[in-house]
Amino acid sequence: MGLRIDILTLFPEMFDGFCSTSIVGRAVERKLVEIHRTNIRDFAVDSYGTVDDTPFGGGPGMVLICQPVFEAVEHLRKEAEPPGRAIMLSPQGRPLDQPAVRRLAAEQRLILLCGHYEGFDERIRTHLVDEEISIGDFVLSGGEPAAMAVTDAVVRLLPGAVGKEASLREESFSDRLLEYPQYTRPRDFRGLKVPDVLLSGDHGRIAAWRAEQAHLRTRRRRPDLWRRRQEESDE
Ligand code: 4GS
Repeated sequence: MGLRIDILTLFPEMFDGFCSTSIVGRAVERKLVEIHRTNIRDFAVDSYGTVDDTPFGGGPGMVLICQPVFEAVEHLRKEAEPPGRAIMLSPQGRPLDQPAVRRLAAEQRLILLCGHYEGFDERIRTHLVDEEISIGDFVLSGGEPAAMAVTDAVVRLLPGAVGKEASLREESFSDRLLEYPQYTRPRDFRGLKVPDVLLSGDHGRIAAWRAEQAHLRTRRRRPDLWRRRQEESDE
């Protein structure tokens, strides 16, 4: 068996369509990945199903309490091997990029921890979680879309999850370049023409044009990626 992903969330139903559709759905069917969802509330100990509380020191909002989160992770680790990497989704995490995705895809088990509305008791971060990941500098209402982003990016790297074309595109991203522009039929849409070079049949010129476009686009839109690429080639 390949990868196992456990998702801890207060809203497991958010993942229904995600786990059964498209590349992820097919990877699940092909048994390349097992995705298990666990409701954190199932580990609450009172009859109200309490999973959060007001912050010590005051202030707005609620904080996810340690007990159900620790017990959920401990339960999952008892239920199946290996212990896996426990990963919290939060804007305070290390920004996700393709090298990080490749590293996660090499694991046997990932435990993704999603908060909703509220923050986490800091002791979850310091004494339960192995790693904290952010999908970008913006605020979601819950970690669930971030867990889906991580899962999607990881699953498509599993051998057999996507076709050859998509795999090659992933490889081109390892050059830290954005994609070149693509066109398909018709050659003329409302007077908007496809660049002549792509219709020339000259594969050398086409490859050179695409490389140039990818470079221009990366320099203009993502100077940060471009700089890192330059630094790498200097080494
Ligand atoms: C992200 C993010 C996020 C933060 C969850 C506020 C609910 C929310 N998680 N990358 N509490 N950006 N999480 O916004 O991962």
